Amino acid sequence: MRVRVRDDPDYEIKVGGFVPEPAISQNTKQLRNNYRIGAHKIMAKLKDLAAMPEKLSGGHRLCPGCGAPPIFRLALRAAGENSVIGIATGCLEVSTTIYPYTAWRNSFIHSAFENSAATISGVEAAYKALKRRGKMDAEYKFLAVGGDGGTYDIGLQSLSGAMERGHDMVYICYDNEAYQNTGNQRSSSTPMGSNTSTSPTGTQSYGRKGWRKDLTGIMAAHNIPYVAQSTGYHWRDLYNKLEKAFTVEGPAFINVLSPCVPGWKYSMEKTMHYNDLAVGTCFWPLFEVENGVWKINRIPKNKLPIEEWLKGQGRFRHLFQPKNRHVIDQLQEEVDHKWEALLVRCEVKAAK
Ligand SMILES: Cc1ncc(C[n+]2csc(CCOP(=O)(O)OP(=O)(O)O)c2C)c(N)n1
Ligand code: SF4
Ligand SMILES: [Mg+2]
Repeated sequence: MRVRVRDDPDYEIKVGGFVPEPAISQNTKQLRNNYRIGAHKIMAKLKDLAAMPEKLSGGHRLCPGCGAPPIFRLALRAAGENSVIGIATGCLEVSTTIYPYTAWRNSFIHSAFENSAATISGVEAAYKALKRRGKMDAEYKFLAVGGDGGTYDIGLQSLSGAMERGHDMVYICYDNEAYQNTGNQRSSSTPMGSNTSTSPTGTQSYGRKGWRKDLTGIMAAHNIPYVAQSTGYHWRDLYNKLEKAFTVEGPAFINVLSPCVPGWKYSMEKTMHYNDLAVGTCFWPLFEVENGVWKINRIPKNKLPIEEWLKGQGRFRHLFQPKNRHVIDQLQEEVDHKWEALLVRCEVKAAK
């Protein structure tokens, strides 16, 4: 079977083998080496990232303004020349791989909703076996991906197993806080108060009840070499984290916030605005855990109230009615509590 990259009719991929990569210039190779050698010291520059080959082709069917593509355009840059990517069913996967086209200029494996980590861990193990037998020379990176539904919920056991077995792979969760591909059903990442199709608002309901699952914390508890949290707006932070994740030996996990235009119900030019405010309100702190050491990457000068992030998102509109004020207050309390705990954990503040 052959599939085509949509914006590049000459670039045809034969499915069922490792994919030949488009030629890259010597300069780009040097650039990548610079970053790889000094990944922990050299900060990425936007113009250098722009000069790298684009491995996620345009012409895919993700919504205009979708938060996911900027994350994976950077991820593929950080992965380097050769990589194998497996994505669990969800918006990103179904919208970029509509037969006979693919947006991925890499080897790509479709996996079921619940097992992208298991799929990629198997490919990584096979690759190592081929290398041991001298049947393969090229260096490859391995990336498994899932949405919040595919990661926090249905794929958690497969992710946990792959991380615990120590495969040399990166897992990225793009977290749009609900099952968006099937029409905005609540996941265990959905914030309290959100109006979703399975936690609808009405006279008897203010939306999703209870707190989000702390997935990044759960992954840190696996004691793997690298765990981090970022957004697609904080591109330098995200790129540096991706570089680290692909450079460390062993498993790495990054949770990236990924706003969703129809699910969060805002206008499409506001995606980066909501990424920014998620960090500015400390709802979604930027932090990393490297070999067990926790570090905050950004402490906002003026921590904004949670309303700043909620307002303008249609999924939270009902919370601004006086009868639902208590939900906003509870959300604020939870954000404050978690932020204080993070500051203590990262030794920015002493424990009380
Ligand atoms: C076992 C199984 N159950 C349900 C589905 C239907 N399904 C496909 S994608 C999806 C939602 C995916 O949500 P998420 O992982 O958060 O990704 P998103 O679509 O939000 O990007 C569901 C429920 C499926 N493909 N397989
Ligand atoms: S529904 Fe949301 S997550 Fe899915 S493609 Fe559209 S913006 Fe992206
Ligand atoms: Mg989702």
